[in-house]
Amino acid sequence: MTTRRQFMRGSAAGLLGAALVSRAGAASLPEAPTMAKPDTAPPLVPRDGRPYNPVVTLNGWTLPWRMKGGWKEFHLVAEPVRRQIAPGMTANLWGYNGQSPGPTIECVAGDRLRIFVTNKLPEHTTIHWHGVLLPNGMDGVGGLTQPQIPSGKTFVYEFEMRRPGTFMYHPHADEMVQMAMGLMGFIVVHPRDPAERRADRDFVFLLNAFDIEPGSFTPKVATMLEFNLWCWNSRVFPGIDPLPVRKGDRVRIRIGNLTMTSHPIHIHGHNFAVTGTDGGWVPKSAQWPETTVDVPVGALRAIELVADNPGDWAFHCHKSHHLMNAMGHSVPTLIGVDQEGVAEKIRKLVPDYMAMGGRGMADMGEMEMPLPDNTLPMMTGAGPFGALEMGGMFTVMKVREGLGRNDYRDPGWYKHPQGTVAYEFSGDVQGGARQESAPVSSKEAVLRARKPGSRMNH
Ligand SMILES: [Cu+2]
Repeated sequence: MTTRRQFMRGSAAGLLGAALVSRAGAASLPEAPTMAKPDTAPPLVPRDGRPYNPVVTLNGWTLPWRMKGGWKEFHLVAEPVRRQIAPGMTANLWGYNGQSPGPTIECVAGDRLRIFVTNKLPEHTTIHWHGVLLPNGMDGVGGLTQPQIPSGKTFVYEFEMRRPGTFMYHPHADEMVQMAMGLMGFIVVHPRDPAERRADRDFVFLLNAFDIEPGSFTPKVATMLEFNLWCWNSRVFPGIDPLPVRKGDRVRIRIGNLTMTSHPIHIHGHNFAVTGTDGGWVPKSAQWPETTVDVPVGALRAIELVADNPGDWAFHCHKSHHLMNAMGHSVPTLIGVDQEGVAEKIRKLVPDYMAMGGRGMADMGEMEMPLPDNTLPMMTGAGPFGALEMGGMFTVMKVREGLGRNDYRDPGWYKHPQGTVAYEFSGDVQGGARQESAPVSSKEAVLRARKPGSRMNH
């Protein structure tokens, strides 16, 4: 990653060849740092400007800036990028500064921002600063508040960040195409007083989705609802990094949703409170304990918890079909059907056929199903006890004792204290008392239809 010093040196050299932009105050373009890797970058500690506690962007990074005459200057470049969705699959997306999503923009309430946006896409674009209170002409709605930025041109946005909070940026130009291609990024505005609402670890990521046919590289941009890759920051499990957390840490996780459906985000082993939205902080009197928060479309939620329970805690969307990667959905349900032998016979006709509801999805991960190139298994990921049967919007919060304050390295799998893991019953399995009832025969299991108007007990 570009260090602050390299960035400053680079931007000084960049002055020579810089294109002129319209305003005198914005006469020279700052360098546009770029990121080649999809890894989670360590927090970018501010070297100038007001101090703050930086966030960690899951499988992402924060955009360095330069201070110039009291302005914090950033340079975003909208451009085609190649993004690794998970090891084994790369996608042709559109993003900013080398990645999709683009880098996180971090600043402090009261900062004056000058953001240069260079368009290297094949079509026009804009950037809308979602949730930010700003002058109308800086709102980035193509055709309404500004002309679209033509291909090859650079526009300048200037505004003051009036309040702290959790926001995002995305185009308001050809949105269906440009968001389906991955153009988006996160904005965090820190309070002026770093002690205010301080968290020990502050993670951010966007929920986004793509429709990429198995074997291909480029999203289908006309898709409206039937997306097949459910991502956190354009990554799917097992490509989403874990959240390493020190026991006792106050943890904030900020989540923005730029998909076309809501996502109930659930964490195991802990309670949390929703402490912020894109509209601002939630007052303490209006918070309640939760383990799942539904993040609506076009909204942000900040949740906070105290990580007091050591272990590897699943953290995921609760829509089970968002825990899968691209698959064929036209699979009949055969639960209750004796599939012994049937699968064998089908396999003679369809060589790679697999039955659902007989052995779990571990087959998909464990067996070597032949897949087209550049295609992830539908459900995959290995844990310490075997196949995880997950893809999509899933990762793990790893709560450990004695992690370093700024240590974000994966601590490996949790070592459970002896006697604390669910275990197989080794006594007499015949002995348990059970209500006697005749087994349901297929003849009796006829559906009894109820006409509308009859009493439904629910
Ligand atoms: Cu979901």
